Amino acid sequence: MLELYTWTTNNGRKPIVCLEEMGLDYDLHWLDIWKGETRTPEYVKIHPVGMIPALVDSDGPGGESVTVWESIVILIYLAEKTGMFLPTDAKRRIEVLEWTLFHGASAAPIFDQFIHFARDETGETPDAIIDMVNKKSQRRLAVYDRCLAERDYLCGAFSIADMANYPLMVVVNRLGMRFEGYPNLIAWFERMGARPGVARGMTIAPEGEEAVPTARGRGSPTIWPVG
Ligand SMILES: N[C@@H](CCC(=O)N[C@@H](CS)C(=O)NCC(=O)O)C(=O)O
Repeated sequence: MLELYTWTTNNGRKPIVCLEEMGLDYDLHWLDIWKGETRTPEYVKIHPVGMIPALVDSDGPGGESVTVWESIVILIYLAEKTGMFLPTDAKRRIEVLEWTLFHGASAAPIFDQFIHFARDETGETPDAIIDMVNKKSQRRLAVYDRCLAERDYLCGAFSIADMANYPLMVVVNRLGMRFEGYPNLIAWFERMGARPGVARGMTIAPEGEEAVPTARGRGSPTIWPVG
């Protein structure tokens, strides 16, 4: 049995999208990060940092139970377990891992700042910071756009690279980042959203919770003229 501990954030959505795309059965445990539900002693035994997401597979390697944390590692684990969405051919596999890690190492650090400042209700974020985050965001949007110029998905065929990168793009878009000027990125964004597994993975939510956070504070396209 697969047990997923998660929440509605972009990191939390990656494994839900993956499990839905793979058509696997799993138990979903929502842990409200805003109520500190990830900080309990029981959960810290599963995820040493006390964060979501984490996956427990009672039928792991050698038939033994295994715990997996870090969203990208969960994607890789599930891909290796099922043989889906991560090529075995060495060159194609490297490319998928590169674009998967591009999300974690290059895109997320900047887009997470965008999210932080876009949701800042104090209005005290210095313009120089907004300008810096905008410039770095645009560079990353252009990278996606170039990559997708002649492909439907980041690595040609749909893969864990798309599942790693897409949920964060949904969040920043919802918070006011526009993709105008990046037509290939927009086409991919729409193509991803039209996949039933991705759509399910992005919309399943605990009762009364928004599937994706809405803009507050400075999350306005006029203040964030990206695109
Ligand atoms: N690099 C980690 C990031 C995990 C992460 O930042 N989780 C956040 C939600 S998106 C969390 O659990 N925050 C709750 C807390 O810090 O207490 C991953 O991709 O799994």
